[in-house]
Amino acid sequence: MPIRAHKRSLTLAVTAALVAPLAMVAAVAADTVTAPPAAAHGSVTDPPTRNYGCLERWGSDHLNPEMADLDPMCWGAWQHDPNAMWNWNGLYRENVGGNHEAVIPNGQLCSGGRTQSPRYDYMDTPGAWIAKDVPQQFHLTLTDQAQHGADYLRIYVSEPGFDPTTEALGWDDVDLVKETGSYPAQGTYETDVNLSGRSGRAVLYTIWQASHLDQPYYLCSDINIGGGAAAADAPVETAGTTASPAGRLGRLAF
Ligand SMILES: [Cu+2]
Repeated sequence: MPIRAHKRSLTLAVTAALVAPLAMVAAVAADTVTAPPAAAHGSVTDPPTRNYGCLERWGSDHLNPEMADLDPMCWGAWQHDPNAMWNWNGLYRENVGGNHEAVIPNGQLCSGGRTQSPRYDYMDTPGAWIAKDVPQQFHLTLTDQAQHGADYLRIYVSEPGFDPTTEALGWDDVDLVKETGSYPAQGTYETDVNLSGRSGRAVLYTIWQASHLDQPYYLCSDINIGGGAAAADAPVETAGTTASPAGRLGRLAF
């Protein structure tokens, strides 16, 4: 190797050696302090999905052993794989061709058919997931950091009698509530959800069909319809302001 070229590659090697540890430190610091997503995608943030709720409540305190008692499913989720929370926006598959029911097996709806297994597998686990109190009519917000656009949001709710504490969600457990039209690329997609006639614990299941690619997201949010002291007769505008377990915990980090 000519001396000049050798010198240049040596310089590159030294530079890389100096920069790499700094980049690692930066990555670790970011992970533990601000926990940004590894890649920008999105999820339903209100009512929060299982993993987003665990991030919202515990992201700044995810090693706290009190979580095991206060929020046992989140404790389990963090134990299973913290990246399910750090990558709260990455629960998608690709090239499903709209055949969601054929591709996602029963019992695996909340992990998108165990996409990127084992990262999100725990999302299928039945148990006492903390459910957000919502009135019968409420507003759903999907946050899209990547501004993919949406071909549609398809929203289902678990049938009366379905018990998410003992059963993993299957297609035969859900009823279609609505399918929206398309949304242009923007930061949030919002829609009203009407669950009139329903009350109590349920799982809201949202499929977000992103528009930039065939990239559907499969999103489970635990809700308590008409739950909370004031929620039953509250106007829609107050959705989300009633006391929730998350609020009581006082660990809203974001
Ligand atoms: Cu994406």
